[in-house]
Amino acid sequence: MNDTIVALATPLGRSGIGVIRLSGDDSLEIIRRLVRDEKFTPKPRFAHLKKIFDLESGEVLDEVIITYFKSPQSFTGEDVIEISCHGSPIILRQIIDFCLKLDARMADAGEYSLRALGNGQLNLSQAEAIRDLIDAQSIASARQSIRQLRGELSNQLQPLKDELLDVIVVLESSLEFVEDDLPDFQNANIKTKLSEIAENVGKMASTFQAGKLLREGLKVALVGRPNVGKSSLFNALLGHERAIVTEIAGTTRDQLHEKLVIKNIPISLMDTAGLRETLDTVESIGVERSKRAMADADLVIVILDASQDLTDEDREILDSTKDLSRIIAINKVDISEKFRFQISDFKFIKISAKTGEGLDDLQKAMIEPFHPQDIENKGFLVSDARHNDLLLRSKTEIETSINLLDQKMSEEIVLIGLHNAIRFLGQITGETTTEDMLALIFSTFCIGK
Ligand SMILES: Nc1nc2c(ncn2[C@@H]2O[C@H](COP(=O)(O)OP(=O)(O)OP(=O)(O)O)[C@@H](O)[C@H]2O)c(=O)[nH]1
Ligand SMILES: [Mg+2]
Repeated sequence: MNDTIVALATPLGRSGIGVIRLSGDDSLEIIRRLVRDEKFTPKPRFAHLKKIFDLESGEVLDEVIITYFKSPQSFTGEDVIEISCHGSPIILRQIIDFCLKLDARMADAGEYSLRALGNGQLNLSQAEAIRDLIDAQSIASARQSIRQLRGELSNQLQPLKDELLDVIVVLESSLEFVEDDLPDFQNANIKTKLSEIAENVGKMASTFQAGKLLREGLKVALVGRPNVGKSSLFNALLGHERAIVTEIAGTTRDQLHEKLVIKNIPISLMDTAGLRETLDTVESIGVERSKRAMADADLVIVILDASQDLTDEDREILDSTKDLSRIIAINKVDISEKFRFQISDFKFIKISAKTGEGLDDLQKAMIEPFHPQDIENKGFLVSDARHNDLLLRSKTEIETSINLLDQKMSEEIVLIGLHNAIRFLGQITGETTTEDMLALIFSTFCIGK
């Protein structure tokens, strides 16, 4: 694992500065060759202005700032060199190529974080927090990632793991030293302790719904027959004229996706082609896509037109969405306050995409079913499906063990579940995570991280 890796740490493309990062035993040797100074020994954590030369021609390639992080006081725990170059993709490519010629290897996705983990600089949930921080779509989501990075998840887990271990030790030692069963009072004691642990593990897992919402947000599709004002509503929610709006039915042919944030929840909003039977080839493909978008969305907003009679198409849309999570919005209430139809059997919201009336209510209704108040409670939220799954599995194992205790099963059998439970908790922070799983997890990181 000690070969030296290199990657661009900043995004590809033109920019003011581009940072190349080297990590590994040869980092210092490689930079010495690049700056053509055999004795160059940068003071750790200080900025050094240097010239980088073309390996072959010896011409100056760029003027750069070099920062050296001496092992073990670096992100990876290895010798790290950061080269801040001018953000020219050509120059950056060239310098990376030279590093490769000098026997560095291109870093794999997440390899810096993986090395940091291997060297004990971070635990797994902290490394995952860095990935999530980079991918965060709202400031609240970024804050959660920072909390996880600072160890909040591991800190919450540690006492639970300690308590579980205490119980395991008692049971193990009774296996070795006690001929008979555990005395009843101790048995009851253990059960109480285990129930408490299971409850606390469950409490952590119960924050996942809000955590997931904060991290991944909601996919919301606007649907309805042509001309009801889907694109107008799309634009009104976004606050700018993104979609084409005309009085011609069938204006929108393709799906449009845009992002917005409502109360810290990232929303991926989709405008779709109006649903109707059509002979137009392009439009009918659009209609097909609208149907797929509906199936794929977390929430569907069905739009009706207050100024028109309800049509068969409207009824069909109402019927086909009745089992989905949906909101019915009656648009164009600026034209007719009274609708020309009865929909007493549905809950609906009155809006006008034109005047903005009712849009606040609509936005509230969009996020309400997803418990936005949990996000505002300011607690730490479990946001990773992997963590949630491990918490739930651990809880199930503990509960099974409690049942076995109730049935007066032997300690050996009770212990199997408890060992599983502690292993699952350990997998969250990576203490008991196998190599294969680590490889899988780190493949979701970006290169250079
Ligand atoms: N008065 C009024 N007119 C509206 C409102 N919303 C949309 N319209 C008008 O209704 C017509 C159709 O609007 P669009 O937003 O293109 O409707 P759409 O549902 O996207 O239609 P398709 O893309 O054809 O499916 C346009 O002339 C809009 O100006 C509203 O709230 N009030
Ligand atoms: Mg449209």
